[in-house]
Amino acid sequence: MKNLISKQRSLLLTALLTLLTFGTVSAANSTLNTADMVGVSFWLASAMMLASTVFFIMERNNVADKWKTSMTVAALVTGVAWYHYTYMRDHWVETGTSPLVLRYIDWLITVPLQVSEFYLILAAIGVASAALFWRLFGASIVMLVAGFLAEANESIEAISDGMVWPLFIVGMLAWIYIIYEIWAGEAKESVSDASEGTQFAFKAMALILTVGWAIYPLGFVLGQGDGGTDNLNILYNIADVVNKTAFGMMVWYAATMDTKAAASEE
Ligand SMILES: *C/C=C(C)/C=C/C=C(C)/C=C/C1=C(C)CCCC1(C)C
Repeated sequence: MKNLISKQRSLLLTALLTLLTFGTVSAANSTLNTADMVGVSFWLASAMMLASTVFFIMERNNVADKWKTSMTVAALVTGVAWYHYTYMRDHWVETGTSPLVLRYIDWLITVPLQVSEFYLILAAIGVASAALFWRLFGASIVMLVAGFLAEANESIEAISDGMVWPLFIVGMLAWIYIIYEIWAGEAKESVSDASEGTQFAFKAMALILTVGWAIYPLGFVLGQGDGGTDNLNILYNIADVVNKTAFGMMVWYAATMDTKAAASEE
């Protein structure tokens, strides 16, 4: 019975998402030029985000209770991104310029959500401290605000050209601090006794935050020269798919592994 109700609930959610799609995704007034590779990457990313969101909501029913919130957060990350991508894609197709503000609004919501996800996985095995969450949260906000100011330098008068690289370095330092917390901080040791699924999830997260996130500063750097706008958007779009969709898939994989292991112990 309980199963039936939760199945109905996810069907309802899926139907809702589908309905939402009609208004924004069909984009009646903008046509994609098929030679526009950046536009195509926006298009692909929005499709991936929507598909991932539906997948994570549906699969939430198949994992053990303690993983359900993680699956919900994974779906929220791709869901919020999908919503923004439909608008970012139109912005690109219609103006050929970077959807700077939309992109950073999206990141300001989804990056803290991913940090919460990291915290949730640790909290599930009772090793996460609230202080660790706030440190990671704070560092991610510093990273994004610095990045935004650096990229907005052409539209914000108070930011001179000379401030672009110093701001970029502030963002890099905040990110390096996050990497340090994850690989050398309090979390790592306590994870070694956890279940296989949790250990996998922790390692996957650590890799995402280190290797997956590295695509962003790379996009920023390659975005500075001639033709930079294309490089920047393609790399950011690839990075978003890797860090949101692939990241959610790893959480799902860990949850499934853990759920199966628990079932075979019974
Ligand atoms: C879903 C969106 C995600 C995971 C966005 C992550 C963004 C970053 C890791 C951005 C990093 C940057 C730096 C490390 C230096 C400054 C420039 C940024 C903001 C691109």
